[in-house]
Amino acid sequence: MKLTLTAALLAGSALATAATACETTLRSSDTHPDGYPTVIAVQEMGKLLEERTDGRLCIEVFPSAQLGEEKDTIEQTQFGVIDMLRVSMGPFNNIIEETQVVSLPYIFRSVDHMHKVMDGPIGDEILEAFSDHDLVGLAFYDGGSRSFYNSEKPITSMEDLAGMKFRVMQSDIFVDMVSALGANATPLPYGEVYSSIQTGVIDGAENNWPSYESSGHFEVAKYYTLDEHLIVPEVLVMSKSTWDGLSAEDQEIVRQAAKDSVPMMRELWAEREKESEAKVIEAGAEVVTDIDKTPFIEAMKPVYEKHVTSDTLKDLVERIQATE
Ligand code: GTR
Repeated sequence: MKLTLTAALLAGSALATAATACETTLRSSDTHPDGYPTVIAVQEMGKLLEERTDGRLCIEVFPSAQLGEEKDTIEQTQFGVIDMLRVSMGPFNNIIEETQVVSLPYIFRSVDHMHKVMDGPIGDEILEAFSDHDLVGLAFYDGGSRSFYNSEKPITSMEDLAGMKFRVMQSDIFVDMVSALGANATPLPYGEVYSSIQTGVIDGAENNWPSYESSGHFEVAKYYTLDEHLIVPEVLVMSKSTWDGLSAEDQEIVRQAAKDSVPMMRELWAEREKESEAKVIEAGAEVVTDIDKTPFIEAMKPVYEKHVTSDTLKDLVERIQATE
């Protein structure tokens, strides 16, 4: 029997939890359900922390938006009500300027390009930017590429999007991105997307394979078009007030454990992308893979003109584009 990495880790974590008695348990929030790669990665980071601090520090992940939707949990983490948060960079756009650069459509040529950038000095600068906002940036996780899906019809060209209504994450860049494609954007929390599609308030949304699948959105929006307009990394942050309560030694252990969880997360992600794609297709999703991205890319010029105006963003965009 081939045991996937996810299954192996889940089996291990049940045993580890039973034996745990920690001095301090950090509460970490995630919008995704148990078993999702981001949730497992933070749980695994917690095991590393427990080992490396001799039980001084552990992490408990609260999945499925139990602690709130992303925008609210960002605020709670800034206030120190939540210790840690795994979240998309998108909802940070209106708060931290540097995060906007990764939310620009087609800024990354591929997931490999995104890894190169986020693993290097640009990634470090973006992580550092969180510290002016009562947060400590710890690591970036994968979020694959995001594509449009809807309940109405197969989208085979940009023209097909005209007049349709799509949910986007709560960031002005995504609203302008959808408008530039001739459609209408409705910013909504993730947890409201399913019912909004079901009741016809919106025609669809956009996301990666694992989110499209785990949220069940494929059940109400079966047309998925692989236009891959966004590659937005996920980020793991800690509340500054929690961080300040740790010794310098434990801060270093936390930072290292977060970094050490990244390669495993990427492996889980790659596995889950394939599984989710197969699952939705099996369930009847109709996928348009043969799509000319050139008109989509060209349509994004006004979005760049409107949002890339500060020296900080201009410089980041230039350096990202120059990264081979
Ligand atoms: C997912 C991401 C979540 C959340 C969600 C959304 O891909 O992992 O953190 O941001 O998208 O669209 O709200």
